[in-house]
Amino acid sequence: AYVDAEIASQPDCWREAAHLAPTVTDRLPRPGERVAVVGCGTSWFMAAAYAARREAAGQGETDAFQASEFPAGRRYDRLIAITRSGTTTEVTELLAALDGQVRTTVIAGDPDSPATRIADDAVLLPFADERSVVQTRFATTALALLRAHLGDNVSALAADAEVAVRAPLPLDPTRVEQATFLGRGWTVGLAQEAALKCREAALFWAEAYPAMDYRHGPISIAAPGRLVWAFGEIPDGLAEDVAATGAAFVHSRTNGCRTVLGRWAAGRNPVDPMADLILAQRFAVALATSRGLDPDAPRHLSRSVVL
Ligand code: F1P
Repeated sequence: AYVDAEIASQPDCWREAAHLAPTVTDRLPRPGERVAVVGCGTSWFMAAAYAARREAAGQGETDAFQASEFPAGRRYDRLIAITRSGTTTEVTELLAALDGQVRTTVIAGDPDSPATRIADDAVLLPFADERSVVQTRFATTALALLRAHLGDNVSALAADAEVAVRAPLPLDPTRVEQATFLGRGWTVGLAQEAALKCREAALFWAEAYPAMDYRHGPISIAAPGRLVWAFGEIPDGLAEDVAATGAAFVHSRTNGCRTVLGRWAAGRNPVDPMADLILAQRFAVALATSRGLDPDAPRHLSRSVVL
């Protein structure tokens, strides 16, 4: 499957993004600016992760929207659109509608696309573009670039990514009938992305929630043979609550329950949650294969949705 090679190339792509970031600062948000970040599908989840992280870093008010749900009339200093293809209709229509009203930057994989032509500025990541329908490395590379711009040490992330592309999977995909991914703050977007990978690549029942909200209803699904996989910081008691249901619990930082990356990345614990996402991408591909599906040919999907 060519998605395997794309997943494995993420450490190199993240390093490339780290080199690129200082050369494109003029096209990315300045501290204090009010920023909207938009995308569709995977690209929206990356937008949500970046928005939460920029706010938490004290860099300014940052809102994420699916491109179709941008509130007309809302004023921002800058709008960032994330789109691998640059052809997604909701994104190009929004950029056109906002022309002249807000400074726009598109982060795209394809260097020559409708979105890059309409936006005021473009940050191009052709080295992270993909053949696959199911996005993996473009999404994480766009987020790595935005994180580098926020001051995160992306070289350290790439080292964690090296571990995640080689590490054994936390559990056998043939032994799981359902998965729920959890996150907190910026990792909610990563959890949503992990669940989407399972649905897209493997037609597998997967959900995602903020970890705190999970106990307000969704935990009723947890049962033996099902999986709960948490990204980043988790609330006190969550691991124990999940364990009491009989579901498998996967978390890179928990001792006592099933630990994932922390076990292999001794000396670099906690590992970055984006490395966990790589492991979840690989889990989704393994699920697809175990179900007799071709992860390169997902049902009902095309590389970009053009209406
Ligand atoms: C966005 C997207 C993908 C998804 C699917 C349809 O594309 O929703 O995330 O996997 O294949 O398109 P883009 O705007 O980032 O090109």
